[in-house]
Amino acid sequence: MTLKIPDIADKKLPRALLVSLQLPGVSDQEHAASLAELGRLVHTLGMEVVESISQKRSSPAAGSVVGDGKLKEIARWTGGTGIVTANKPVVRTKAGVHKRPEDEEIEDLAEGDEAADDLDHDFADDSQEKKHDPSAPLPEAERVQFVVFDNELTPTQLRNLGAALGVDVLDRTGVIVEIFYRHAKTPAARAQVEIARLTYLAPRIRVTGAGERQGGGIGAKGVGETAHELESRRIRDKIAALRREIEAINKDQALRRARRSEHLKVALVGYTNAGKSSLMRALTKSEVLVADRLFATLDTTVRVMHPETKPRILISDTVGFIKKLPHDLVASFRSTLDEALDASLLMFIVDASDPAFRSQLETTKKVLGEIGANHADTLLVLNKVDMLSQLEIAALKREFNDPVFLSTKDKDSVGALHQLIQSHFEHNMIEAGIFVPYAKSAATAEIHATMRVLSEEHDDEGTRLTVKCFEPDLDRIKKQFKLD
Ligand SMILES: Nc1nc2c(ncn2[C@@H]2O[C@H](COP(=O)(O)OP(=O)(O)OP(=O)(O)O)[C@@H](O)[C@H]2O)c(=O)[nH]1
Ligand SMILES: [Mg+2]
Repeated sequence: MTLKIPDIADKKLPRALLVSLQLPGVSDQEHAASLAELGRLVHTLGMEVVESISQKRSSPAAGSVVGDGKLKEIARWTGGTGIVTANKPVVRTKAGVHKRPEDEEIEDLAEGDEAADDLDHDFADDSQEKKHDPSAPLPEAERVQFVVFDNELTPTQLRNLGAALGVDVLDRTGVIVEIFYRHAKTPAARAQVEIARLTYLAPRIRVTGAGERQGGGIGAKGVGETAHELESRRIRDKIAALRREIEAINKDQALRRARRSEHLKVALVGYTNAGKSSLMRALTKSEVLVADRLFATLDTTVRVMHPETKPRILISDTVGFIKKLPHDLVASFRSTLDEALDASLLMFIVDASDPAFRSQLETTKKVLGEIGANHADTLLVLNKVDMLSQLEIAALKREFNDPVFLSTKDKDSVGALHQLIQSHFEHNMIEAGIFVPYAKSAATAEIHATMRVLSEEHDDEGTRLTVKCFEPDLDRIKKQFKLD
């Protein structure tokens, strides 16, 4: 049930064209950043981005998002008609021939497009010489197999555009859902993504009515209408089953979490590709996946900070955030993030070398707020400083009032952060003296396991220890071993 896109390892990548509307209130810079990010998402999905086309409009055209003229321009890249017909849309057959099916209907046709087209404006350098005949389709070899819109498309728009362009059409949400689907590894993540995916796909699927509908997926079109209700019910049942599955997994995870609850926990949160997993690796000497692609991590992993501290500190790596994260995905990743959310310290990791990092930080905070993360302790870490000049670092220092600078590639800065995490917790620790009679020497072992022992003296009756610890730990051990 996936798109037929070969892996990045394959030599010949499918070609994609990006399309974006710049609506009022969106600055040129924001618009360009969003488009660049879409390019990275599409690349992560294994496609080659060959061109991007933008249009300024006061609002999206109802039926086709872009205006008629722009749609024709896009169609040059696909070999489609570029026309959204009021009566019968065109669909692609297996042989690539275009025909008008009898049973298709078209809704939401664009109105007043002429007026909107007056606002047409190209941002990309798509005005190369090859466009000497603006209406002629490009040669076969130069065409694209996918058109990806940065704006969210309604199911009708998706269908209309697919018909007018004759290739697979995706929107940003579709791309993100598909990436999540491919990267999800554990049963919990797979089930969560599958729910988001089915919810996204349900209104967009046109049922074939012919046998088992395993195929299709995002961009599926040109198939029959029959058994629509049956399919809807099948999807609803599947979602219900997945929810039950997640509930069972959650119970199991809650148990494990409870077992870990007495530990100190730090959660690494932040925008996708900020370097959370790289930091996790560096801080815990573990082999979590690090990759220069978006949404490399979809599961929360928990590891002990290394070199080990007393008491031990656990670090958790989490799924990254992104702008316009589909709402269902936020909801479905709630439980994955729960692990992180009950951490005592939230570390916001940002890629300081990305010019858009301020708005990425805002997005991260906003999504965390939406899922109810209210943490007393947070720490801002500006990562990838190896990519910055001294001048830029000095400016950030002033702007963020002495933030933590980090390069996960630099041992010293990772070591300094390790120290900082340790002292953060130490802030709440107390120094105490405990006397353990020899008859209760099991307590000494427990003290060593959970507390930092500053000094230890033996006399005739027992051991006298000075420890640095958390008060609840001290109370627990005293009670457990009936110490004075
Ligand atoms: N130059 C530089 N690159 C870094 C640094 N830290 C991480 N990277 C690179 O940034 C990319 C993303 O790193 P990850 O650790 O996978 O990022 P992430 O935040 O876990 O990303 P998601 O799992 O997608 O949310 C990788 O190519 C890393 O090698 C750094 O300090 N400097
Ligand atoms: Mg990661």
